[in-house]
Amino acid sequence: MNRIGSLVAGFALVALLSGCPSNKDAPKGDSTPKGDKAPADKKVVEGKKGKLEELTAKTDAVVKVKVTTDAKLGDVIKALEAHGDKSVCLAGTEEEKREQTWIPGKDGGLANVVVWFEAPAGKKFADAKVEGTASIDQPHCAFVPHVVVVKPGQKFVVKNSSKVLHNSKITGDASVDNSFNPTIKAGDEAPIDLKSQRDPLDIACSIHPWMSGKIFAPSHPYIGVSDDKGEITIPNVPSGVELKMVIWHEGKGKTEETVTLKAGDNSFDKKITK
Ligand SMILES: [Cu+2]
Repeated sequence: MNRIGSLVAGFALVALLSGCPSNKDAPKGDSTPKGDKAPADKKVVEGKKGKLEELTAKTDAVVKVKVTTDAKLGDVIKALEAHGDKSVCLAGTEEEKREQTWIPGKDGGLANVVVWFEAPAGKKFADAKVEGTASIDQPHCAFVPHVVVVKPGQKFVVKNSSKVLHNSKITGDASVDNSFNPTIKAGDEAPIDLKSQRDPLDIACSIHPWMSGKIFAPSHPYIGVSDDKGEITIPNVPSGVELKMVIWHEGKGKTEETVTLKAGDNSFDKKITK
């Protein structure tokens, strides 16, 4: 990408990360984003970040979302049944052996739905970090979970608890150097120095081409992914201010709505039809 292309890409990325429409005001401000290496890009980033007002709302809302679906579990993947590693791959759970986009639970709950919040136009969330480690495993020949969320401050590890070799090709945003491709031996794991980005990263394995997953690593912790019951809990979300609530599923894309959360529990029931 040439220098002008880099500038445009950098500017567009910042507009996306900040959740604010781009404008032509002269950039001002002095905050320095981490991980930004190009001086020309940094000037633009500083300007955009400097213009955003930090939200001062209390973070005392708890968001509970239950997602149901009419989808049924898909067929066993044909390439998996024909692969040289099939004895290991076919030892996986029913979900692991099948197409991963739609994974309904027994009670109609839908796994791998991601819900996150975005600050209103012109505002940004205050920095907030979460402790601990997020991980994705390859117990047989699928990524488990299929969709993982990595919050700011969390470490990220790709595990291989299976008996075969996997590689884990992670494709992220090129402008923040967020792509990786570790080869991970049976029983081993690879720590990944993931940077935050707004769009999900892809994870795949070239040894088992049907293997795929998604990694969400936003710059804020107001995000969660549904478990096998279709349930998501997101604690410590700002209350009393209008936020954009985004609901994403791999098979359906995104829907957005504006919400103002109250202190304590805020429950939402959502249905995603195939
Ligand atoms: Cu693999």
